[in-house]
Amino acid sequence: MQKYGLENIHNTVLLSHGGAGKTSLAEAMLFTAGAISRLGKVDDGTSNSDYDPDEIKRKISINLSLLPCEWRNHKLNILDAPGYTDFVGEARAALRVSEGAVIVVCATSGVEVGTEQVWGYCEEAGLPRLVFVNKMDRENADYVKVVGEIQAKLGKKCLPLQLAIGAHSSFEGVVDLLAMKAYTGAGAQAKEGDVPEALKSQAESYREKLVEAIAEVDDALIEKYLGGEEISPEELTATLRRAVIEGKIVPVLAGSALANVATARLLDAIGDYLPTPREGKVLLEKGEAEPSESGPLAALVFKTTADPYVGKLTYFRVYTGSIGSNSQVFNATRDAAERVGQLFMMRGKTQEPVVEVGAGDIGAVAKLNVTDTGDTLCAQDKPVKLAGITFPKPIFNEAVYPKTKTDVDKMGTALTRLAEEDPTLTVHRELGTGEMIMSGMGETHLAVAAEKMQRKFGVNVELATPKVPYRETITTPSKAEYKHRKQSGGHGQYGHVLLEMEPLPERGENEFTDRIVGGSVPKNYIPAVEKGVHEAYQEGGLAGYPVVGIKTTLYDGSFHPVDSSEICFKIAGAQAFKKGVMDGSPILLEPIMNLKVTVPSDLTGDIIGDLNTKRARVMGMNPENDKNIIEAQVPLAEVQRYAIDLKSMTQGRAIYAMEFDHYEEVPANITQKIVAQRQAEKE
Ligand SMILES: Nc1nc2c(ncn2[C@@H]2O[C@H](COP(=O)(O)OP(=O)(O)OP(=O)(O)O)[C@@H](O)[C@H]2O)c(=O)[nH]1
Ligand SMILES: [Mg+2]
Repeated sequence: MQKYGLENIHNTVLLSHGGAGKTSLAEAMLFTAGAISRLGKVDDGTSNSDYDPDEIKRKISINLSLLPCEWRNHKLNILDAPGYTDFVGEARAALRVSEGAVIVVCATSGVEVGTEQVWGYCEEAGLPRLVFVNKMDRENADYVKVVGEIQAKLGKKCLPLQLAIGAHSSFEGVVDLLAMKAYTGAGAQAKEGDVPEALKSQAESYREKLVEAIAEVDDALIEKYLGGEEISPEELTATLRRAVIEGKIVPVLAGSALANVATARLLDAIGDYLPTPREGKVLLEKGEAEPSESGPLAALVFKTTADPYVGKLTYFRVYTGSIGSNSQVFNATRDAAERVGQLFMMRGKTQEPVVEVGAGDIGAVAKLNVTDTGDTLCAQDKPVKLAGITFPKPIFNEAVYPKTKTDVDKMGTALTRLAEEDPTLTVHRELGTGEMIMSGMGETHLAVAAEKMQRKFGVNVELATPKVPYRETITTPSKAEYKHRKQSGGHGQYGHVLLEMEPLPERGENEFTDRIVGGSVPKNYIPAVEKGVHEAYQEGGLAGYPVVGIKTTLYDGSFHPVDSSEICFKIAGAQAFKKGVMDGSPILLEPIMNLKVTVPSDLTGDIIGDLNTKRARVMGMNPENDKNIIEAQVPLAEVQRYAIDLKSMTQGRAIYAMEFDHYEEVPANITQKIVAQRQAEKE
């Protein structure tokens, strides 16, 4: 078997708006390259990439898959990422370990919000890319129109490298504008021929633009070009490669994944124009390193899957050196040694055992102990940390309720496992409401997580909109006194404290101090008072929510030489604090979120109108191309289902980010309702 290394591997991620055809395209490429003998279909649940039961059921990609194939003495590691924003974490991970990207655009829908989002990620990462206009076989497919839209929305550096021959049922293949040849027919059997007469003049004019742009990246070439000299095909290809790698040109190609037309040309283009690991970057936590086959090991873990039967599977990308089966490595992120067992190369769900995974390549290993996604594996004596992966912050919450008693016990473990394998999923117990909260990227993301709990861990749960984690605080200073005193048989109980309380301007953490002079409360009882006050923070007097932003000062009290004890002072502290809260004009506070919505301009009015009904403060609007970025602050209580509202308002054409900013006073009329509701719940 051919040896693949830094010079002849291509780690290429497929990215797009949801449903543009990445998985179908990956399948077609594998088939064309001869890596699989049967062309599977997403719609039949038979693709090599979408093999997970959740993917088959929903007919969308949920997890990134690795799909290697060999083409013209190169190894292509195709990384098929999901397009739906709910699973954008997988796309970010795939992007981090790729040297190049193919942005798939649907020939009828054109550039969509998701297209621009992944385009932005590539720009950020400086990732060289190609654009593939897919679904040319569909009714209303219009290559030239889509190219215009691509140039308008993604930039003028997107230049056709191909023209489409026909469209819809007459789509036959493509014209390569550098070779000036036509390629028609399916798969690897595509035939090379002359440019059809009808396309000749159009092809000439597009070729002219492309050649000019290529010449512009090279001083010697532009001189030749301007002097009217012939530029050789080799020069053109080599310079275009350079331009793509430098991010100056993004070639646009056409084809149909479903009909498997022009996929061989895409495989060629990946080899011709996208960088190898040798030309890629090795990003360290600080600075960069040189890719090297002989150097000490540096590998980045970019995906972890958890399965109660198969165990944990860790995907890693090697940047320098190599990693061997049954060896010992060092996890620099965790500062711990890690034993590596049998290594695998993955193709979808298929694992092929290998002895070694070398620089530039991607492998997997089962049952690692300490290693997590984002970690660096290296040599013990040459520790190094690669740059991690940027995962988006969760924007959508659901409360998780176990269905039966047995589910109660198993739920915690299952949730922890899910969060381990998915960095965009977090789990926490909410202070004050006591609910278990699962946070993720959208409704589908969390629904899939709940199904996974059932299927993988046998835990049945129900999801519900979380209760809003309100807080309570005071608005005026107050003083409170409490005397805990009991006489019952033996010796009695006695603790007596006086507290001063004042609101802290930031409404952050509570503070406690004392100003006791002359031992009115003996020193050894002061910590007990503080403990009592601390416990009282958990539940305010207004509606029973946790209390924040209060400074409490213990300034006086009294004790009894026999009857006083720590517990008595603790009780006194807690009770005095409760009284003080009620006397300090208490209010309810609610979480206010920073919301950023990216929306096509024509929908701006609808989004703003909706935000106005949600007590939002619109902070800014930034038009960008034909999009608008709306920034607003809005109470969490109003946007707990925003992922769903936005999707239905825009048919999925908008995306948003949301994170907690601060707590703010709840308007009085709403406070009344909440207090009444809490009262009713208690009764
Ligand atoms: N007509 C036509 N349909 C296609 C083509 N490619 C994909 N499709 C269909 O488009 C739908 C989505 O295809 P996928 O391959 O799952 O798209 P995807 O980009 O992987 O989707 P996500 O991973 O969920 O974002 C399926 O119904 C495919 O059959 C194509 O070239 N022509
Ligand atoms: Mg897919």
